[in-house]
Amino acid sequence: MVEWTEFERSTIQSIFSKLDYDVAGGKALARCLVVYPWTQRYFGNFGNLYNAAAIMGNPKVAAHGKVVLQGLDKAVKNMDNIKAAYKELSVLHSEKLNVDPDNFKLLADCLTIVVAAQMGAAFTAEVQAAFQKFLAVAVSSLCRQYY
Ligand code: HNI
Repeated sequence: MVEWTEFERSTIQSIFSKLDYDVAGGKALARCLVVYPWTQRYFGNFGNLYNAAAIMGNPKVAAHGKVVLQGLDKAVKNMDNIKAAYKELSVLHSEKLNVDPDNFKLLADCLTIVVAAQMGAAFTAEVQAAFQKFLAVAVSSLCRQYY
């Protein structure tokens, strides 16, 4: 069971309350697809992912980025039991989508960059630590149903 300090809880709630899921999710997913091009293999039905400009402007990438953030929102709302909250999502990524779980961390890192760029100086080392701890727990919970 993960322990959260009051600072960590309030920081994570605050970051997500200010995130525009429509914009930030798409930016994070697009960055992941550009920087780690092998992640494109799971999105064969998304149409044109030919280069960075195509990925950034692809409406399916934007829409799916929002879905991913809504998935993280579920973790924010269940911070004391992310493992249970993510059980079905983990089974889905493992057994149906066959996503290599190493990729979860890559997407999480891309989201960290998007949030850091948005927050600027307010993204202090302590805020980063809290945010990355949260993402690490989410990633670990997404990996739980893999074997
Ligand atoms: Ni992921 C579908 C959440 C990382 C590939 N993903 C979802 C859905 C959620 C979600 C929510 C929708 C589920 C449903 O329809 O019931 N994904 C998350 C979260 C992370 C994550 C919270 C990590 C932070 N997913 C990834 C990564 C990849 C990925 C890293 C591949 C590189 N996900 C997919 C694919 C789908 C998907 C593929 C199905 C897309 C579709 O609609 O066809």
